[in-house]
Amino acid sequence: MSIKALIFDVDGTISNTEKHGHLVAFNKSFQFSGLDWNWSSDLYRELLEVTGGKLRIKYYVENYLDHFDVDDLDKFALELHQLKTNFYVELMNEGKIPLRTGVERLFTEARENGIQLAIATTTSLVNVEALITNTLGSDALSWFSVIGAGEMVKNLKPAPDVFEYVLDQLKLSPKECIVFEDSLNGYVALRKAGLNTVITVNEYTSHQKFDDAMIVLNHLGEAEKPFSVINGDNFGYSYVSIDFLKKLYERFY
Ligand code: XBP
Ligand code: MG
Repeated sequence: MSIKALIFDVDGTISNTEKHGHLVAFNKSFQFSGLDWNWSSDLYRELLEVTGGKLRIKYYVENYLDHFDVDDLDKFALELHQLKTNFYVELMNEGKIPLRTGVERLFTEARENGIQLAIATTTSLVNVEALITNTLGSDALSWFSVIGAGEMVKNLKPAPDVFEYVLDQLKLSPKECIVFEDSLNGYVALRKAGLNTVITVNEYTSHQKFDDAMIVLNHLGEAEKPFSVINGDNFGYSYVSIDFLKKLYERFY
């Protein structure tokens, strides 16, 4: 067996979109709707335990507000979330949200080595497309053999559905793939799908534990900007390259 595909989570993994994209878009949608809600970054860290924007809005209403009367909470959350998605895409189109360290380099290296790329995310396809095209160019969607997004599966992470969907589309077994994730919900999902992972944490997930991950890092690193190892063996490498992944894979399986 060898590595045939790299499967990437999106939010928090390939870009810090939770803080600079989703959170901003949620707050804009609240303001636009005349709501006096304003989610702080600390509150958002707590709310991230619930995946999916619609469910997150419902969770907030049900658990954080004492008096909020709405006839149909599902419809309310759906409409507010649609507005949030519009603001999110608008933000991406401004082109100010970069990819995380090492992501573009690793995408390029994988393609040069004939290793497929795929995406497994909880967010909507339109959000993924906006991020990818605005950071990597209009052709970059074709770099990905499969894009698995929230609306394509029944259950969101921490359920394994989106990873199972991607594996099915790739026609690969879990042992032929390495996942890149940032959060515990994603980690639980990919482990249930039989996959393993390189974790790159961020400020919302650095407190979480990823006991059986292949390695836990602060980011993927670059030659001139080495990663820091949080847990695991880096075999003397200072950034995540295909060579490094092969080494990691060999030791792991
Ligand atoms: C992260 C999520 C998403 C985003 C918000 O997804 O849980 O819900 O926070 O996006 P992942 P939506 O890390 O798996 O990409 O509002 O579109 O759900
Ligand atoms: Mg994520």
